[in-house]
Amino acid sequence: MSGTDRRFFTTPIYYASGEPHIGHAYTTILTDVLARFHRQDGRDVLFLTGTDEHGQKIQDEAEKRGVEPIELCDLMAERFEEAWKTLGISYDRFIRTTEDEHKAVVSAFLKRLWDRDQIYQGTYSGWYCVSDERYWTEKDIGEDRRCQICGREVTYVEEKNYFFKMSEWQDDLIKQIEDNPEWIVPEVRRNEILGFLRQPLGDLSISRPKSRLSWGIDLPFDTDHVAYVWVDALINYLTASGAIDPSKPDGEQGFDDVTGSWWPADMHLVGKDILTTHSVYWPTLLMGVGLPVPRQILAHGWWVVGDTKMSKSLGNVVDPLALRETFGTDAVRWYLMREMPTGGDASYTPERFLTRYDELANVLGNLASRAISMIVKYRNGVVPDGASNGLEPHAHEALSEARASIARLKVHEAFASAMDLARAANVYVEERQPWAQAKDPAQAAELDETLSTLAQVLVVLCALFQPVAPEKMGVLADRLGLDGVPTLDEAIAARMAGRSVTPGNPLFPRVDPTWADSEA
Ligand code: ME8
Repeated sequence: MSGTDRRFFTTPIYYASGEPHIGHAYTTILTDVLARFHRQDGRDVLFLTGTDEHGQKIQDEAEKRGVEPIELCDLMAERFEEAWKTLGISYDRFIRTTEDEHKAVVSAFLKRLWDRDQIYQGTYSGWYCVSDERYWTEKDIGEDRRCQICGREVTYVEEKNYFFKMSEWQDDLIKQIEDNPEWIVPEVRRNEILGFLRQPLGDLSISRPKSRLSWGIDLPFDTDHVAYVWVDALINYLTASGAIDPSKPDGEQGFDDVTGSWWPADMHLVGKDILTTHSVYWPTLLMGVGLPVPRQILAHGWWVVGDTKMSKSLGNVVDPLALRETFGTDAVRWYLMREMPTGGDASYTPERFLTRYDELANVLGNLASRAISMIVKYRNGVVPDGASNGLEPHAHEALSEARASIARLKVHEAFASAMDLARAANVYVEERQPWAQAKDPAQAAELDETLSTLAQVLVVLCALFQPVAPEKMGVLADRLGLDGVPTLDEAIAARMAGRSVTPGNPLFPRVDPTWADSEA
């Protein structure tokens, strides 16, 4: 990542052909957690998400529904935006590839490639998967002629296409990956891409004839063709960065100097299904126009049910919004972040969901409610001025572990450290027995110490858990008499003595333990 105090994070832009599901929610929440963590650590962040609205898939779905493609896109963009609002996603920009600004940047980008002699005309003949908008070779699809990603049957196409000279950039791309071991994470994915690059890299078809597909952005040099949807979609990151101003004349549009914009992105977060497009097509296209490549690409794993990837077409998706109705937004976020080791696969089961939820309720929620109610009961709701803070070293440790884990992109570990701090605080309560201290007037100073220590640790927990549980940590900050959730540095330096705390309902109420059985 960049050494600056700014971070530009992106999610994939999701196809506007279907409803948001838990897989989309995972990537978006993961990005949100990173964005929030960095904001909590005092950095400026640009967090980009959006919808991918052109291409065959959208055109076909609109036709199936008997609506215009743009009507379908308007509807789905709204669905995604609504879903992200209910899931507490703090995006700064929601991009739609049908926006005029984006269309103009795509056009400028392709023109630049054309001017730099990076494009030629040829004929494509081969296999195509409409659902994933990908061409496949004979070798890829095997005997049963199925898409490598979705398993659907592929169709044979033969058409005039424009090609980007991707093969010219193979050596530069390999060098980029080899010189920057952390450029593609996790390592297993990096090795996969390096393995893929051991074969000669072909050129990339970047257009579709309008006779087959009209729903796309016109090529600036041939209006009988539209841009291939993946090229159109990838350029969204550049559009949103503000680096390119297509209204300016050639040579002044920003391709030669990105200073002052958010480009290059600090991190593209994607699922492993779309790593090739992000780590091969995209960087070589950028090299082709002479722009810097993104600083890092994180390819996470899949949410699976049993042994099968969760996907709309397989009809086995879990609706994150339905889980949210029972458990609340923060519980869904917590489960997704804590259960999947960043980069690996994870299997959704209602039992695991409940186990993770119980952790939130019984460790963090329980600590907050017992600490606050004891301050109310024993000290009239005002945090006493206690001498020492027995948990301070532990809080510092949790903070530095969380920072280190986030830097290593081990988000699940960052929150495991935060939860360990809450666990340690519960142990501290058991050891100190404030209820016994309260009965003995001779132990008033010890009780002050216990209660003030707990208040101090709650502030740190509030700041640490905010990225994953923003709604409930906002409530906790209120109850602690704070003016909003503090940053990590503010939390560790906070002075709680003299603040009035307010009790309230459990942050994470208990749920019916038979819930998991009824879901199975
Ligand atoms: O590919 N587990 O959009 P898409 C985890 N429009 N993540 C999952 C998942 C699962 N079971 N299913 C989906 C596209 N995802 C293109 C992207 S970007 C320039 C264009 C997540 O709607 C994961 O992030 O098919 C995956 O990469 C993405 O959704 C695919 O979303």
